[in-house]
Amino acid sequence: MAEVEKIKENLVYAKNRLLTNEVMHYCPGCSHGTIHKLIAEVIDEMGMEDKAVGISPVGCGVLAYNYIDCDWAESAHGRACAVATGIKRMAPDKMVFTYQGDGDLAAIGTGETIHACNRGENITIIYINNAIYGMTGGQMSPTTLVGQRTATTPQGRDVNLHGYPFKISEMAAMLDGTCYVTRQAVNSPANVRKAKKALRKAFEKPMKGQGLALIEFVSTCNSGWKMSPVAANQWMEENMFPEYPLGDLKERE
Ligand SMILES: Cc1ncc(C[n+]2csc(CCOP(=O)(O)OP(=O)(O)O)c2C)c(N)n1
Ligand SMILES: [Mg+2]
Repeated sequence: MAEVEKIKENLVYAKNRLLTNEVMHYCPGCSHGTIHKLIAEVIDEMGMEDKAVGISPVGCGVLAYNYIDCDWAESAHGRACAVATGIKRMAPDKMVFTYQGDGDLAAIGTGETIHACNRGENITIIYINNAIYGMTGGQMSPTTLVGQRTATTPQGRDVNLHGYPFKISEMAAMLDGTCYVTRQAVNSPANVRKAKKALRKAFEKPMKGQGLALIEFVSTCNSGWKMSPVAANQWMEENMFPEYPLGDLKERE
């Protein structure tokens, strides 16, 4: 009997203990929740609960500190990499990571992001690219696809007016300060597993002093895109993945 109980115990899928009991405010189908789960699991499995310091953004991820039980600091819109730099330099034994959307990281915070990458700060950037300003009602962001309809591009993004989708991970990979740049998604169980391995590497490498690691999650925003969760996942696979292909862009010691 005890044997059976033991087997059962191992089969039960449990919520990670670093995820709090707060009810998440994310819309059903949003990628943020799954990514939070992975962050909690990886920090726990690494035994870094007391060393992890998150920098939360302005955007839908603003309340991340309510959901993952580690230390956090809240930064002004776009400034997470600057705040992370300060904390990491003052406390180099901490595992410092930012959690930022495309509006936060690739629009208002482009300067902070690129220069943190170029300086090779030993931090981890977790970048949630849902191609839209989700929190403020679905306006165009720099990563919005050409032709994509948003609140501020009702006719679709037009390159003559708005330029091209901004590929900040490709830029980051070119810079000498980055040790690992990867693009992942959580649209399927197989991709969730791959993303978790990549996330662990993105946490580990800066802790070895190898430089900055950036992990981009190509993500859905079904409310902002005005689609059902299922349709949003499919739209992401068909439209976002060709523009933002998944996989490692760079890895060095
Ligand atoms: C200095 C400043 N400018 C603008 C805003 C308004 N604002 C809040 S969230 C946001 C965009 C968030 O989009 P993103 O970073 O992509 O996150 P998402 O909500 O999509 O996850 C903007 C423009 C602000 N809060 N502060
Ligand atoms: Mg966004």
